[in-house]
Amino acid sequence: MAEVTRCGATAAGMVSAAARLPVPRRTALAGRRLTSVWFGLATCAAALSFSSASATKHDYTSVFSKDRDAGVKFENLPGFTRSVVERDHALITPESRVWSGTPGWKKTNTAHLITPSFPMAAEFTMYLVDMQEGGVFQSDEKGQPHLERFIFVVEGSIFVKCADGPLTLKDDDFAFFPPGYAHQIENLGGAKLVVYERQHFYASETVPAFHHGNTEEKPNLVTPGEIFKLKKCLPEQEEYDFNIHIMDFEPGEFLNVKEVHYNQHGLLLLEGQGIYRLGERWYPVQAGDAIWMGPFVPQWYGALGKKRSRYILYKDTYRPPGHLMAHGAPH
Ligand code: UGY
Ligand code: MN
Repeated sequence: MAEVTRCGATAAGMVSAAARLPVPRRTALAGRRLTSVWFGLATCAAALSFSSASATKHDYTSVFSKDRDAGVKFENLPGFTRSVVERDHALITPESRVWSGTPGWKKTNTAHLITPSFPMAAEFTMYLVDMQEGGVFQSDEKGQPHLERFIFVVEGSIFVKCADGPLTLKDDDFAFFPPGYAHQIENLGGAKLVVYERQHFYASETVPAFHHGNTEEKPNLVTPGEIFKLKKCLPEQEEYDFNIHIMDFEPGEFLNVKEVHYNQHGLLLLEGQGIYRLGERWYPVQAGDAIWMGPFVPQWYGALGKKRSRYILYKDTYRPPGHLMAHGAPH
C-alpha cells in the first residue's frame, strides 16, 4: 500500500504529477514549480523518517568516545588482520599468531612466523618460543645433522648446557649452535625467545663454531651512507653462512640505501613503530610484527612514532647466490 504523507499526497503521486507537467512550460515557471514539488516531497520524506526514528533513540556515543582518541584497535575488529602474505614478502602481525608445540621443545609454546611454506619458499625458519615452568629443549643432531640454530633472548632467562657451557643467558643475550652441536636449553624463568633455524649451506670447508654474546656489548659498525646503528651478532667469517643484525633507528631515521638484493631476511620488530616498504606496498608496523623478505624484494624502513626502533634481522651471507636456486641447500 502506498504510504500517505502528512501533506495528504502519496510520494509516488507527487513524482508522477511532476513528470506530467507539459514539456514547453518547463521554463522558469515550471522549474520553480518542479523545485517546490521536490522540496515538498523532501520535507515530507524528512518528516516521515523523523517520526519513525524518534521511536528508538540513536546511540551517538562513539563519535566523541575516549576510545576514538586512543585510536582504533584494529586487532580487535572482527575478521581484520594486518598480516599479509605476498609472493615475495610477508608481514605477520601479533593478532594472527597461532601457538602450538614443536618437536624437541617440552612445556613450551611456539609460533612459527617464517617457514619454507611461504609461496616463494623461505630458506630458513623464524619462530617465537614461550617457555612455561619446567620448559626444556633438547637438540637432535642425529635427526637433523645439518641444522644450525640461533637464539635471541627477548625476555626472562635460560640455562644452556653444551660443550662450551654451561651458561646463563638473559634478555639481549644470544647463542649460535652450529650443525651437529648438542645442546639443551632450560627455562630459568619467563623465557621468551626468537629462534632462527636453517640447513647449513657449505660455503666453506670449515664448520662454524659455537658463539654467544650480548647485543649491547657488540660494537656499532660503520655503515657507509646510512645513519642507523648496526651490530652483527656472528663473526663475519666465511664459515658462517648467515648473520643476525641488530638495527637501531631514532624516530625519523630511515634506510638510505634503496635495497634490492638476493639475500633473504627474517625480521622481528623488537621496539618502536614505522613504515616498512616491501615491493610496491607500504606497511605501518610496530613492535611484535614479523617480516619475511624474499630475494630481490625492494625494501625500505622509516622509523616513526615517539620511541626509537630496534629490529633483529636474519641475512644470509657468504654463499654463491647464483647457485642457490639451481642446486638448493641441503635440507
Ligand atoms: O643489511 C641489510 O640488508 C639490511 N639493511 N636490510 C634491511 O634492513 N631491510
Ligand atoms: Mn636488506
